[in-house]
Amino acid sequence: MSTKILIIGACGQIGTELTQKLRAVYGTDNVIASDIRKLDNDVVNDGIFEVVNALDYNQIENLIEKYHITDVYLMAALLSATAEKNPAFAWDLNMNSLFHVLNLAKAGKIKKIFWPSSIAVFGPTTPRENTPQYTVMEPSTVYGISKQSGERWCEYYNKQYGVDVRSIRYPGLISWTSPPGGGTTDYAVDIYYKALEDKKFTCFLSENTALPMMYMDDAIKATVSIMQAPAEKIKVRSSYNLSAISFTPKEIAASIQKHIPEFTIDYAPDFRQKIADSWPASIDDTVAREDWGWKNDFDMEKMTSVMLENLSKK
Ligand code: AKB
Repeated sequence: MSTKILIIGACGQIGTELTQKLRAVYGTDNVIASDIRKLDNDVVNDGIFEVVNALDYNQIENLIEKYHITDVYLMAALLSATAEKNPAFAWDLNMNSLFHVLNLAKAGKIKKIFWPSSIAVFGPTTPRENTPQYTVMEPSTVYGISKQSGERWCEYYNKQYGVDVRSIRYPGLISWTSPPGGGTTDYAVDIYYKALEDKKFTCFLSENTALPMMYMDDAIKATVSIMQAPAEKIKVRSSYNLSAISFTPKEIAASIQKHIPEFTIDYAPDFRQKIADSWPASIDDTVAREDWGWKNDFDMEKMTSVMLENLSKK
């Protein structure tokens, strides 16, 4: 049977680029993009698009039947900063959308699921440097709690019911096509916009807050690659650590100053500082590299060049 894909949450930061990539790899007619909102963008205009509420089991099931879907990429979620403002809704959305697709796979209606986890599954008691695949995990944010619980359920559905669910713990993701929405790592995207527009930026994290980050092309490459890997290579059925770059606001500012010398940064930490302080500074992703051949292409300097070049054209 040929691969037919449904992306739920296709208009978000990751969904936008993932949709384009999956259309290129599998063919436009084999990728159904969906989101709760119908925007006027490439995701909606360049292929098949459906409005769907990730919390509505029947709507998802109908789409799966209508298009003979085999693989679902569930990208809809509330991120860390937004989730802290609306814990009950974050829990509802992040958990129940996952249960819907896990149960659809358990019922034999789809073959494979991609579900994103996050470095937010770790917490203040986790070793901060080179955080290993298996370690203490006591997340202190609503988002982190939902992602960690989600990981447990993914593994449970795989072991108990044979559901082929695959997952990555994304670090902060940096891209120029579509803005991030409500994360603690969002500053690392915003800084490029402000550097070009205003030549100055006020950061909501303090200057030495190191966090794991990744350029979006690498994240998309990892997502496609874990989904294409033979099932027996995916030995971790909770979620894989994934790493590329780690930097502080001060370091990313210095990399921008190499292109825009007059750029300045100052710091006004807010509630997101506490979230960032509870997360790892860097991640050990040896297991992903060994199991399914993960390898990043972008370092900070390469990412800064590409971000500034593309945003200035935009
Ligand atoms: C966030 O900051 O909430 C996300 C994440 C690290 O999962 N970018």
